[in-house]
Amino acid sequence: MKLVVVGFGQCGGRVADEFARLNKKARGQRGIEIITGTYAVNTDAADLSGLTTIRKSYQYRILIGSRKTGGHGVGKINELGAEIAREDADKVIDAIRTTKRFFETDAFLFIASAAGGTGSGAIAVMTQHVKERYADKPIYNLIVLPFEHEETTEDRTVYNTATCLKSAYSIADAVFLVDNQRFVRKDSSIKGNLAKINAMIAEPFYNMLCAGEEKKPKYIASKVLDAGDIIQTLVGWTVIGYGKSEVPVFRLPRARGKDFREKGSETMKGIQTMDEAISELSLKCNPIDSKRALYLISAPSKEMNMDLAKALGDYMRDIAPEALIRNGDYPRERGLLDVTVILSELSDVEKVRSYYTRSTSLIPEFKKRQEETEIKLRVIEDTSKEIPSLL
Ligand SMILES: Nc1nc2c(ncn2[C@@H]2O[C@H](COP(=O)(O)OP(=O)(O)OP(=O)(O)O)[C@@H](O)[C@H]2O)c(=O)[nH]1
Ligand SMILES: [Mg+2]
Repeated sequence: MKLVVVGFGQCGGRVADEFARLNKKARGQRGIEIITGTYAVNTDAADLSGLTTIRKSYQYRILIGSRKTGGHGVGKINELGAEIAREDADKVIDAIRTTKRFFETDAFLFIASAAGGTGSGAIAVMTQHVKERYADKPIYNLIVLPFEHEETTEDRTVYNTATCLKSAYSIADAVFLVDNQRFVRKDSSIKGNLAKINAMIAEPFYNMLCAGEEKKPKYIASKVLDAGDIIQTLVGWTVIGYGKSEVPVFRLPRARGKDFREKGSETMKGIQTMDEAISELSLKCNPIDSKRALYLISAPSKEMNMDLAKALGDYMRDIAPEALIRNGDYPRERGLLDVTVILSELSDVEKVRSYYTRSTSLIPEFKKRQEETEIKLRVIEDTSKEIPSLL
């Protein structure tokens, strides 16, 4: 599957930069392309220059709203991020339009954090504009949710997240939810190491995007997972997970093939890896709520067998009994067995609900603050009534 990837704001740009690296890796290691163009869009010029892999020209690192912000961001006011995106939408569309081999693109992936200003405000607005322009290609949003400590220190965090999620859900074909806090749980040493978190956010997409683009006969699956399968799976709230385990690179040849113990242990390993993928989902959710699911197993071809495929299928059916399940295999990895899982069309996501509830109760407080500010401003203006103006 081939994507056009666009990151909005600081977080979005950096995660998009990770996707650009994945594409380089796919080209270098496998001779295939999984991304036709990667772009970063920001109101902050310094953030754009901090990226490493996205091409440096202004057509790939797109500065918007410079008249309004002077190139210094919108300071967490996502309404301003949205307004600027509306005004400068054409700038982004013009850049996307000139993507080389744009016609090969299967879908768009737009990325942003929910809690900031630029990305949070721009992602849904740009999704809407691009959707009007390219009605035939699905547009997915990948939205990064804030760390817990950010929610307790700043009310705007919760409010921005709620407005961003509501807007994205109403317009994007699917919304991948990625919870920053999940990565802290995984490994406390990476707390604050955003670069490492970003790499972990992008990693599960690697094999999934490569599988359908593989050209070399010896790596072609017995059941290929192609763009069609992925597009059919992605609807509404979506999470992605990834697990991997090592398998021996060399095995002594045996006259009578594998014995049953060896085969059994491969199946066990497959189940364990899928279990890891499920417990490492990008956001905590209940798989029972998913109506569509997908899994991809990548391993050396000698590790794949019918028993393994069946065991994983049964496992998935157990945990997501209401889901329409698609699957594929990808005989590519060396010394590694990995499983990518997507759960989509989730009918309930507790965390999203909680943002909505908390945010609703914040609205009166926000209104009050705004009224107070307006009153204060009016008072200053009144006291300046007698002063002559220079304009
Ligand atoms: N995973 C991840 N999260 C990030 C990164 N940078 C910022 N965040 C999170 O994103 C939120 C802040 O949003 P930013 O993306 O910095 O904001 P922005 O879109 O640039 O908007 P403004 O700076 O307000 O104009 C916070 O929840 C951060 O924890 C990053 O590189 N990776
Ligand atoms: Mg910023």
